[in-house]
Amino acid sequence: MSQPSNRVFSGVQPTGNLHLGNYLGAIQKFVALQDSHECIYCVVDLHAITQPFSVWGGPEKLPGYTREVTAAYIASGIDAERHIVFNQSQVAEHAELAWIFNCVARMGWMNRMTQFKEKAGKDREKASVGLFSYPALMAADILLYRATHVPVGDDQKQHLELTRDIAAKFNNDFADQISKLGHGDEYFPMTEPLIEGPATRVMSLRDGTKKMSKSDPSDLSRINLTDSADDIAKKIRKAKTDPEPLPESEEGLKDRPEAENLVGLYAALAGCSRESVLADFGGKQFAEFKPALADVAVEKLTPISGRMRELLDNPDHVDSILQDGAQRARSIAGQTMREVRDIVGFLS
Ligand code: AQP
Repeated sequence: MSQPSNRVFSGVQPTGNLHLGNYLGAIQKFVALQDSHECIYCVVDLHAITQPFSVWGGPEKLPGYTREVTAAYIASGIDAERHIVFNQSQVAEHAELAWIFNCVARMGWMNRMTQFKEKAGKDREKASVGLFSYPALMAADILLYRATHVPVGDDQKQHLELTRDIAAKFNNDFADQISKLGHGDEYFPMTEPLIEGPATRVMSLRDGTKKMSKSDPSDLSRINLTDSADDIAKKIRKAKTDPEPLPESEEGLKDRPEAENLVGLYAALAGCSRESVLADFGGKQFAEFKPALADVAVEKLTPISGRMRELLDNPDHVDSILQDGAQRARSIAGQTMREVRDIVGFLS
């Protein structure tokens, strides 16, 4: 199979509480890439089960959460006919390639992953082996489609570096077979992360030093994609700030994490730069800025949440989108795995 030159892959975990960070850091970028790239967007349910059910809900919640992420993709503007939208567990090749990558990646590399340390917490002995080897599955997700670009939030940067390390080691370990079988010098591409714009790391509304997160116990810390206009306005009104007015330039945002976060949110939602937000609001109090931010957030998010509700009222339709996407994903993944099995030396 020839290497595609502009194929995007990315995913979101169906673990509930889909929030503005997931939208601005990932989904909004997925939408923007559709005209220039061939896109594959996945609901990564195999990743969801790496965390204890007590953290995110477990098997009873998973079907609904999977449909919720799918609905968010479609409601945000992803075209599932032109591109591929599916859930990971329907394409068994993800798990198969992840196993091979578990045997390529080194313990030392995995031990350096900060997300494992954060998610495992103090009691690492009780973390699942799946949580530890999560980055090998993520590398498999991306490289199964030999994706060239991966749009993600800033928190995934380290995992994407590991994906490149795994691809490079595989290409090197199996170099003779790769060239003998006519795949040239490298089988897997060096995937480029796409981590750009004013909202690559959206912070909690309650603490500007913490990432906005699905698992934060405070619902006031995040804006959920399913929040009503009133909820959005209330959460922004209650967002933590400092007593100073907004600065006139970006320099003045230094050491003001909450102000920096809210300005970044406004810029990302309104599609402008942080400088232009400060040109309009520099010198003004948060009492004036917050209602304006709430307006842009409501304007952007309420059509999405309305469309999500319509889609979720018709689960059969959502499931058919995923089944159709899985069938198309399987045809690419199947081809990659046939080649990888040959390269590794498995008899078929
Ligand atoms: N706060 C964020 N700012 C910008 N981007 C973010 N992403 C997540 N949080 C932010 C990006 O959203 C995509 C999907 O994330 P995910 O569902 O795979 O992962 P997650 O990191 O588990 O989400 P949370 O909210 O951070 O959950 P918990 O509570 O488990 O920590 C990714 O591209 C991610 O970068």
